Amino acid sequence: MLRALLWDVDGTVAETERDGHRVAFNEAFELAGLPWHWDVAHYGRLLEITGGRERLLADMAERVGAPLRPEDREALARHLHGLKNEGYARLVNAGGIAARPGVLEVMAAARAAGLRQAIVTTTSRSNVQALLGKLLGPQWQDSFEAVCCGEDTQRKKPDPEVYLLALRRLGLAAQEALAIEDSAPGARAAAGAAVPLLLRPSVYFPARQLPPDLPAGSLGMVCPADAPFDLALLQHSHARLTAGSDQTAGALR
Ligand code: XBP
Ligand code: MG
Repeated sequence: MLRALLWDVDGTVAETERDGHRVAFNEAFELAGLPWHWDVAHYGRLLEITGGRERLLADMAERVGAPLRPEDREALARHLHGLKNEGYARLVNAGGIAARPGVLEVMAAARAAGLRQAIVTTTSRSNVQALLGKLLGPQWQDSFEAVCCGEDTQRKKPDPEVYLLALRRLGLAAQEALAIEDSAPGARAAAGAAVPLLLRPSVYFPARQLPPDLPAGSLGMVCPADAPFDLALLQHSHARLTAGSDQTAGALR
C-alpha cells in the first residue's frame, strides 16, 4: 500500500538546473572574476556529477587555468558554491523558477488525503528552503515529514543513501513509498534502495525508458514529461508496480 511520496527536487519539482543553478553558477564565476561560462550543453554533461561543489571540482579537473593544487581547487569550489547558492536563492526569490505542471497540486492533494511526504534530494538544504519556501510559502515544511538533503549523507545520488535515510526517518519499508525522480542518477538512487519509482523526465534527461543499468528487479515506470500528472496517476502507478512480482517491473522496463 502506498503510504508516502518521496520527492526529488531539482528537475522534478521545477526545472531548476538549466534556468536556476546553471545561471547562478555563471553569475558566481563572474563575481569571482573568472572567465568561465557553463553553456546549456556543457552543464548537461556535468549533471552526471551530482552535487554542485562536486560538479565544480569535476569541471576544474579538465579546465585550463584552474588551480593546480587539490587544496586550492577545494577552497575555490567551496567559495564558488557558496556564491552560487546565494545567487540561486536570489533568483528563486525573484520568482525566476516555476513549479513543473501538476506538482503543487499533487503535493496539496497528497496532504489532504493524509499521504505522507518527504524530500529526498542531493541539493543543499538552503536551496530546498529557497525553492519550496517560494513555491509553497513559509509553512512549506508542514507538508513534509522528512527533508533529506545533500548535507545529510556521506554519498550523493546515484548512491541510494538518501533514500535509505528517508525510509528510516519515516519508518517505512521501501515498497510502501513511491519515488518521483527526473534523472538517471536519481532513478539509480531510488532503485538502489528498492523504492518503486516514477520517472518524470526533465529537460536534461528526456528519457522514454528507464535507464538500462538499474538493478535487476527494480520497480519503475516512466511518466512522459507532457503527460497529465496527478495524484491518481501516482497511486495507480504504485499499485501497478507493487501488485505482482519482479515480472511486473520487467514488463514496464
Ligand atoms: C540535483 C543536484 C544538485 C543541484 C545543485 O539534486 O545534483 O547538485 O544540481 O545543488 P536532486 P547543490 O535532483 O537530487 O534534487 O549546488 O546544492 O548541490
Ligand atoms: Mg533531480
